[in-house]
Amino acid sequence: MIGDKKVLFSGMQATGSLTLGNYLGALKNWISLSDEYECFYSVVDLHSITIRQDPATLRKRARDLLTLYIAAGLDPEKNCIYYQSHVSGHTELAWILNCFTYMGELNRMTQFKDKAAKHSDNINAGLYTYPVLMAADILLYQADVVPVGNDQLQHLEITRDIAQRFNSIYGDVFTVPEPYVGKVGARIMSLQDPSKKMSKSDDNPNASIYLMDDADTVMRKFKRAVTDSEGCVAYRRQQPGIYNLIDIYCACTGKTPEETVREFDGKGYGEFKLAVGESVVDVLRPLQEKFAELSKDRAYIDGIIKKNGEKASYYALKTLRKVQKKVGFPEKIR
Ligand code: ATP
Ligand code: LTN
Repeated sequence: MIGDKKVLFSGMQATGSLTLGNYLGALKNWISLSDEYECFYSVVDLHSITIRQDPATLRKRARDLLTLYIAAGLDPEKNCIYYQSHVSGHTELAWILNCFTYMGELNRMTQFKDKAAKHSDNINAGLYTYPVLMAADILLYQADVVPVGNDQLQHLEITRDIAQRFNSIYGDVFTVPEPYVGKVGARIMSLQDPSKKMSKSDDNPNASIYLMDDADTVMRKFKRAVTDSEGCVAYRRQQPGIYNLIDIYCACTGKTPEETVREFDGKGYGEFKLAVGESVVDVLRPLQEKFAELSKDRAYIDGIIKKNGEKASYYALKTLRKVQKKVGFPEKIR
């Protein structure tokens, strides 16, 4: 708890342009939760270098991501929006937690297997211990809830296991966090292969809607979206392409799948895809305008980075000191 509020932590990697999946599955939920909780939203740049990055590109993407958090509606006066690399407690706690995590546990992580297969020339130790750094992110702020898409649930589970293991040895040190997965938009799928999630690192640009895509691009991608030969807008798992488009439409308009099916009863896929595209354009337009405006104000963004970095460091250090004492490190002479 901070004051009378529970703590929320979440983060995103700056490893590409954000997609509609990131927005509907993560960012949008963050905004709806930001009044109720004391929130920490990190740009997790330490995680990004588990995959080789070009330094200038990483720096730009990280700043764009931080700006996008604000453009999407997170108030930086109320929410602690900061760079993970500015708070050294993340790596310090991660080391300690590494010593409380079993290789057998890490071997089971599906994201590691996926990323190792995709980057077989660079299966580094950081990629392997990625979930431990993520556990450190969360436990450092004593977070009660962690909003994530359901692809991250396994990482949340290992975080809870590490916290419980540590607590069972040293007493109540860490809050054991709960995942928060929003209902609509929990998993947006690729427009080209609806069996795969929409992902910012997909090689096919037609598979994902990027938050910075202009209206024409959005409409073109929806026109090309893979569907089926049933010819009927129905919300059934057997029609995964249409199922995904209904999810997107509902997340963007606030309608239910039932209402959507009724609305497009007897209408063709062409008309439906057009409506989905327009609903997405309507969501993206204000976000893009705000992003452009904020990006111009360097001094404002710099101020946020500094102030929130300091705030995050303050809370991080509190937990870190406690943990260091528990495991038996000597106190510093000041
Ligand atoms: P990458 O392709 O680099 O792995 P990604 O697009 O999968 O990236 P992450 O950075 O791993 O995105 O995820 C950021 C947040 O967005 C996480 O909370 C994740 O659960 C959520 N998210 C990512 N993709 C989707 C999706 N297709 N649908 C819903 N939520 C998603
Ligand atoms: N692994 C997450 C990003 C992430 C995160 C976190 C999310 C890093 N640390 C802590 C929630 C809480 C991802 O790839 N989406």
